[in-house]
Amino acid sequence: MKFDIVTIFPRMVEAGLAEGVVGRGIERGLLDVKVHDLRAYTTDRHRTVDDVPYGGGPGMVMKPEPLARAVDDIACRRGTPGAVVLLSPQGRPFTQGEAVRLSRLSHVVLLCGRYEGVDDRVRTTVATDELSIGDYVLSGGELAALVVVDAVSRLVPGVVGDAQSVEEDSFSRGLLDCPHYTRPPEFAGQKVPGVLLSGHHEEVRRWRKMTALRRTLERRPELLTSAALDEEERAMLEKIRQEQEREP
Ligand code: 9D3
Repeated sequence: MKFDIVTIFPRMVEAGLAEGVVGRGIERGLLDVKVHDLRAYTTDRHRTVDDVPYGGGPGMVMKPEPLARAVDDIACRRGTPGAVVLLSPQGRPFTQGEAVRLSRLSHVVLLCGRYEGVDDRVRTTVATDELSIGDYVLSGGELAALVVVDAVSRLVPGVVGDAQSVEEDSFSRGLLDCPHYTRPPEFAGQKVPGVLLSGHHEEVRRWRKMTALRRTLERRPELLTSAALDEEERAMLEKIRQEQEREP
C-alpha cells in the first residue's frame, strides 16, 4: 500500500514512520510511504505556504496553490490516488471503520494543515475526504496523519505479524479488551485472577469475554449499541446488567 504525506514538517513525520510496526512494514516492502515538503511546491523566493485570512482576524491560512501542486505532482509520479485526505478538526471522525475503508485502497494521499486552517478550496477541489482524529486541539495535521497511517497499515496483510491479533482487536470486535497479566503471579499485593492460572481453556475464554463486556458496559456503554454480540455475549451482558442493579 502507498501513502504520500504532504507537510511543512517532513522530519517530524519521517521520525514517526521510522519505528515500530509501520517502520518494519516499510523495510519489508509492504508499505511505500513518501513524505513531501510542501515548501518544495512554492514558487516564490520566500517559499510562502500561508497568507492572511480574507475578512481579517487572527492567525494565518494555508494557501491553496502549493497543496494543489503537490497533489498534482504526486498523481503524476506515483499514480492517481484512491483518496486525498485532508486532516482537519472539522473532519468526520476517524474510526476503525474509516481505517478499514482506506485499507481497501492501494494509494492514499494525506494533507497536513497548520496555522489557523487551510483555504477551504483545498477541501472542495483537491481533497476527497476530510478527517479528524478526535475532539481535542492539535497544532497541525502531522500527528493525525501518523495516526491514520498507523491504523490503516495494521490492516494491510502481513504488516502485523500475528493476523489473529488484528482480527481480535478490541475495536474490530466493537468491544474493549479484557485485562491482561503476565508473571509474577503477585505484584503490589495484587494477585493474577485464579482462572488464568487454572489451565481451564473454556473457563479462561468465558472469563475474558465476561470482563471485556463488563469493562465496555462500565466505561463505554455506547459501544454496545453497535457491537455485533453473539448469543453467549448477549446472555453474559444480561447477567452483568443484573449484577449492576444489585450494587448501584
Ligand atoms: C487554535 C485554532 N483553532 C481556533 C478555533 C482552530 C484550529 C485550527 C487548526 C485548531 C486546530 C488546528 C490544527 N489541527 C489540525 O490540523 C488537526 C486536528 C486537530 O486539531 N484535532 C483532531 N484532529 C485533527 S486532524 C488535523
